Amino acid sequence: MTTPVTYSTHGAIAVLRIDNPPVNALSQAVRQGLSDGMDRAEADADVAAIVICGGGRAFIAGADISEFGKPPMQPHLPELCTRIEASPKLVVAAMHGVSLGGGLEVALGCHYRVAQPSARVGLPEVHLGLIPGAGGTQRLPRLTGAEKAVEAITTGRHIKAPEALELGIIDRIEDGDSQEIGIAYAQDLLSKGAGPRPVSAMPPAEAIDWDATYDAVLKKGRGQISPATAVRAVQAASELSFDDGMTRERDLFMELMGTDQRKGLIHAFFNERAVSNLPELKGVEPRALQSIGVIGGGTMGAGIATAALLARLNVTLIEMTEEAVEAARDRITGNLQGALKRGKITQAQFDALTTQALTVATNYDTLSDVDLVVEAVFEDMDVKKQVFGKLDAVCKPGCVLATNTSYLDVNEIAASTKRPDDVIGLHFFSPAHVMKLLEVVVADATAPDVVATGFALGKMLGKISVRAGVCDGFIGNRILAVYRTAADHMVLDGASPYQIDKALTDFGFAMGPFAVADLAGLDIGWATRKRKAPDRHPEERVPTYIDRLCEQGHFGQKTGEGYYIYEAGKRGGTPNPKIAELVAAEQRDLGITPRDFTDAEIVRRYMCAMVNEGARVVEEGIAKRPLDVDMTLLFGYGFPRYWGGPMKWADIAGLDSVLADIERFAKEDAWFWQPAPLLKQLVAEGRSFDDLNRAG
Ligand code: 3H9
Repeated sequence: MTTPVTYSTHGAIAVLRIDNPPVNALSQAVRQGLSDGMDRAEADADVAAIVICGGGRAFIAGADISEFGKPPMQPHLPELCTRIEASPKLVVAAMHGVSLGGGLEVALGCHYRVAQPSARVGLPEVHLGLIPGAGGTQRLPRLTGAEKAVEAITTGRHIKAPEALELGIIDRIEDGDSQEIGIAYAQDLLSKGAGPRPVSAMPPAEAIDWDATYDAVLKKGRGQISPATAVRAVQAASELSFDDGMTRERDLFMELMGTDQRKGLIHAFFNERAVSNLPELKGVEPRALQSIGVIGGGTMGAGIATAALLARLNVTLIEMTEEAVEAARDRITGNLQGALKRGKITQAQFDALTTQALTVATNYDTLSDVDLVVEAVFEDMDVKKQVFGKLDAVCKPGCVLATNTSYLDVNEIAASTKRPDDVIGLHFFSPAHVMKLLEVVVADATAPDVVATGFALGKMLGKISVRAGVCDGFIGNRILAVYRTAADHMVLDGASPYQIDKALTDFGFAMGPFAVADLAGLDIGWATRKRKAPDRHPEERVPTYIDRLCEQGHFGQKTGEGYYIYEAGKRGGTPNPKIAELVAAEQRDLGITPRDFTDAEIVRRYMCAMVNEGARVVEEGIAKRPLDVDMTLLFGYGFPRYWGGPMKWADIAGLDSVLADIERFAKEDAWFWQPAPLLKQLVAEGRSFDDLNRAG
């Protein structure tokens, strides 16, 4: 069996080199290889110093996350780091690419650290629902001080080499091959008579106000517990001996390992990568993509154009009038100015993007040479068909024709062209240069290489792309409509929108559904209710109290009044007293006696509605796998990442209990709470949504 750690000697220096693609994660074999390499180097009288380095993209990206949740295998990482640190021979870490989590912990176990100028280091374990578990919380504060260590560990951010040098995390920056710079540094240290320098022997970090820091981090985490737990671990580095601190870190690490949040966050980690890995696209080459056209320069079109420009694509945007051309150009320039301010682009890049890479015109002929066009005009089938008619006439053969519709039938749009196989839905979320989600909507006739091109574009733009089938609302908006309805029903039955918003933000949502509705504009839901009215089932409960507010011209934040009242210059809103009156009037009309809801019941109903519709969406093939639903909700709808997504939440809650609740709710409203057949089937078979994910 080949070992992922090779041993070589270079004069008096032994090199332990890790080659475990793709990112040198610390699998059992790597840990064993390092441990054996240390033994061998220490036993060799000719070896005076040891260099640990990695091949490929990274020094070490951390513990092997795929081993989590399985029985731990020796050698354990904390002991390995301690074993490296205890070596009587000088040990140098030579770092390139990323050194993350356990990777940085291995480096902190070494006596000296040298890194390439482009290297990045960090302890991102909190994003996996964990804390560093191999001495990171004990050694880092001894190098940086408590405050800096708390900041680095609770944010999990990547620290670039120059800052890492300033913070004392690394000792030297050198250009060149990592093995070479490691050997050169070790030789230099030996020539100066340097010996082992264990971080654990350094003085403990200073005391800070631990309780205040803990409270602040807990609040910022919006329900996520790992960052606040990390504060307690760093506290131990200040208050306890090194060994006792290590024990405390281990206890806290193991506690977090058993939490649902850890399961949810690791589900998110793997599936945000798996989501665009579609079996149907294996071996399918995307079409060439260098330039794109965008039809419509409103908020959405300008956002799409901005995202494309930032991805270094040439963009031609079409508007209807010269005035609209200027307005679109201003929007895009404003967006790019934001990117400039945040240091995402330089002034020279800004100038090039706004002048050479961007064309804004009124004439469709300017699109004759683009590789892909995204239409982002008004949500009206006739308008869309007119646009696609024009695109069909001017675009070159093979150009991908995409619609950014949120709910219209992409098959119908495709059928209105002479090239339906080139037509696809690319559903961006506003603001499109910020929001991570892209629904790639595959119509009946869409060619596989057009689907691949949609995913390729998503990758270029840094999006999380999810494959969706055609239906009203695709994956996200279709599920949203259902859980929003569940919330509306609870309002009619007695819960206030404010209690519901609070219960759901406490659960971890970025915003509650009523605050979201105010932000999006109440006119959107109003128009949808009117559109859907003719097809309503007689048993369907459709609360209409909010329509009364719309009839008075109040559409949420943009008009200053909705579920909340918004005052200029103030953040957020205060409850609108009119809502309680409107709800009470509708309750009287319908003969409803309002009742109390607990926050737990609110969350449960909301989640059950989401999961039930999610199951339908999977069953109908609109989403290929439950993980597609999870990633859609996570990246487009503010779903708390630490639950992993609604389907993962349901797996953790137990599908049998979710089904039992849905069946109980169905006794009050059998039409709304019809259990999804897939959910019933999984419960009957004792299987989970994750089992379906694994089946592919
Ligand atoms: C830890 O260290 C705990 C310790 O404190 C204590 C232990 C006792 N393990 O993201 P990419 C895979 S916790 C296994 O597409 P990039 C990834 O799934 C760990 N697999 O590339 C993907 O697989 P696939 C702390 C891993 O260049 C492939 O590598 N460390 C791991 O955009 C490529 O990844 C972290 O949290 C891993 N640790 O980004 C770092 N890392 O091709 C997590 C990656 O099959 N990793 N893979 O889809 C990252 O942040 C990014 O992956 C990284 C590369 C920046 C490294």
